[in-house]
Amino acid sequence: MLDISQAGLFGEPLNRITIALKVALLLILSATQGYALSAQAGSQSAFESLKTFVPPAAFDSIAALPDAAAARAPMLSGERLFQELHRTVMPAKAAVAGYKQAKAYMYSKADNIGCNGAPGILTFYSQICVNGSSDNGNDYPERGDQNGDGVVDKFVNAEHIWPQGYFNSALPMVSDLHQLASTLYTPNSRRGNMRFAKVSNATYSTSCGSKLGSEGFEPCDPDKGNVARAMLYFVTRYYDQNIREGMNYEDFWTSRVPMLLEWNRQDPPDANERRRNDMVEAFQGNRNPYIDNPELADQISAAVFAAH
Ligand SMILES: [Ca+2]
Ligand SMILES: [Ca+2]
Repeated sequence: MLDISQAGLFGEPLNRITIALKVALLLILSATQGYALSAQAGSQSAFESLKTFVPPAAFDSIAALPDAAAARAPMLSGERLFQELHRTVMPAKAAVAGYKQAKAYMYSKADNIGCNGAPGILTFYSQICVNGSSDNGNDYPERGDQNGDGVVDKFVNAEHIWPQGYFNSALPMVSDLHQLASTLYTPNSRRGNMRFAKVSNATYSTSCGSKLGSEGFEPCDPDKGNVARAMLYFVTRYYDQNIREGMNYEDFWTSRVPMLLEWNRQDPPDANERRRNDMVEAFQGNRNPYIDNPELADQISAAVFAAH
């Protein structure tokens, strides 16, 4: 159940006014559903109405909202929660960044967490550090076969967790950093457009345990939750777009949902994933709500995700 008394619901970095506006919408949704639908068109009026019964001091945290107001909050779940998130994950910025700019930001900022005591990227699907600070993936060569996959890669590139061929490499999906990851070339190309799966007999693997097999591609354990939350985000935001080009949706998505929810629980967000959510918000203006509150996924339920 959605608990708006939970301080982290919309992410701490959001400024007070943004949080207040979102809380206002939720409160109004609960109080009078009919009014709530019309109130979405005017968030300023929603904010004004909230101010009439919530003292400004309460804006310091959602947890400080008056009990009476919190008690009226909806216990959103299922389809209503999915649709609420669908609206709130839309980008706040008017202009969508180009793919090149997004990748440059990812390599030099969002994924450059530093490692081995210097700037560098902890590569996805491999969990090995490639040092560098450049905004160009070509400047991140693997030093020897660091990830033990039998290949010495010359560069890092951008993995689309939802393969870009399934949406014709269209904007904004192609440059949405919430579904991109910095990967060495070979693990990225081995994953290709494969569905995610648990693999029993690997024909390809990296030292952290990412595996390719007849069942599909299995990310290593530290990346499983990240993959799940990226997939859940992608469908929440883009289910009503052309994202199913030339693929079997049942095979790629619908049948995978229970496994992805399991991965979301197994590998909760760590400090790096939360930092990345902040960095991506600073760049493209929206957050992945499943990183802020991973339990939202189970509140929505596998059946609702599978129906989108
Ligand atoms: Ca390698
Ligand atoms: Ca993780």
